[in-house]
Amino acid sequence: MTIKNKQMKVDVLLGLQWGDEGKGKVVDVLTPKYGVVARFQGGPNAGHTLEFEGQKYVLRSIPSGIFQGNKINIIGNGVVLDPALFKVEVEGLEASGHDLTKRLLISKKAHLILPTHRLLDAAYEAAKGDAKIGTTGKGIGPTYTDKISRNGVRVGDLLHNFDKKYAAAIARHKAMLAQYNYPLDQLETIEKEWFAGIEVLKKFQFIDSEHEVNNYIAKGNSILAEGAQGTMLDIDFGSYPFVTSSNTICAGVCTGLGVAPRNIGEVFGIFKAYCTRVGSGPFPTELHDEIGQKIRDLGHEYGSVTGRPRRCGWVDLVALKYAIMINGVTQLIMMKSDVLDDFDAIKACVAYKMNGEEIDYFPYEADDSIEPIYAELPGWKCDMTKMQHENEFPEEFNAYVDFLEKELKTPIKVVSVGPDRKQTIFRG
Ligand code: 2SA
Ligand code: MG
Repeated sequence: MTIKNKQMKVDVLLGLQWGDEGKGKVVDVLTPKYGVVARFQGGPNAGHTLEFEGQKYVLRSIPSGIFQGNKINIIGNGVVLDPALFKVEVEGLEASGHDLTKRLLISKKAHLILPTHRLLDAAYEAAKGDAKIGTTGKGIGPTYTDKISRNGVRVGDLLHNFDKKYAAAIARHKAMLAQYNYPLDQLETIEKEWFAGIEVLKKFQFIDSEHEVNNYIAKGNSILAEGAQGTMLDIDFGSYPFVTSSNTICAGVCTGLGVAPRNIGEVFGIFKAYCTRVGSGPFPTELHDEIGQKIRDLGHEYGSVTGRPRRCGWVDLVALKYAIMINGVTQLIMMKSDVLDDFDAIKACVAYKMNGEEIDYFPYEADDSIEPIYAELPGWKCDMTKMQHENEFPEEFNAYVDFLEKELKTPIKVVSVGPDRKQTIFRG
């Protein structure tokens, strides 16, 4: 028997660090190759920034393929959706001339972030005091908690007995908030915005996205799955408990879209030439000095959702190798190389010192006591932002890229030298 296995695969693009690697820009650049772009996890805690034709856009729940002609964009079952923020996002895009109807499809199985989830997020954080996670405050954790404890309300519920399910969830949440002595005075305002959002949401098509996705690939269409947050924020493999509440890794595509593991194709792993983190939690290469501040200033490293200053440091190859392993990365994409244009020396962490011992893997105990061991390379000290081809790259930059490829044992196929679509250079 000959087995026909010509089926298209789902390619995956995800962040290998602590988020904000520049996924939005890369998806936007890669989309022309794909018929469909899909989100598989996370929610409006994401802030995917895209810049082109002098305009800057921040997407939260809507896939970054929305700017490209008539591509289909899917919000998958693994996503959590806040109707109020969705409304703001839709209206912003429509105001700038982007028509979303028929191009944006939403899984019936995606969970709704309810008004009280946002309050619960704040209540849990307040109760943790100094040990707080530093969440984005968007209700992400409580919504996924309800999903796993089988108490969630889904998009598809808007079509089936919604009022009863909503009322039961809100009553349960109110009792929980009372235990935390958390005030309910904002609730009425949040609920009003939320129900206005529901009206906008209802204009979109709710789908069985697992069928849709599998039908697309069976018919020979290509799909790009777009990750949010980053590998080191994964609920299982990130620096728990300082993580987000979803699987941000490649396996999340299988559960968050209904794709079988054998139908995963290329895995594009995206990282910045340095490293950032927002929120609390270990960050072995964090710089508390003027170099960290210089990276923050030059890289405009402030949260796109919350505006929080991001913690900055040198690239961490130990953590990157871990992320490449967990995701099965096939190609690397390096962002924001230009931010390092003006440094005499560039450092890259190649090992850790833990309890006086040198280790080359990312350990369970990766906390603040870990010390990075660095390799130091000469900086390139020139402006890369106008470069359009790899043969313009300075020698020192090529040496840096070669060094990273050898250490990471994975090819760096794309290098970004600025925020614009055009500042994206493919390496041969
Ligand atoms: P949450 O809100 O429960 O997901 O927060 C849990 C942790 O996950 C981190 N997290 C993020 N880290 C980087 N970028 C994110 N998105 C926004 C952005 C962040 C912003 O793109 O800039 O605007 O501040 C993101 N979302 C979640 C979070 O910091 C917690 O450490
Ligand atoms: Mg971001």
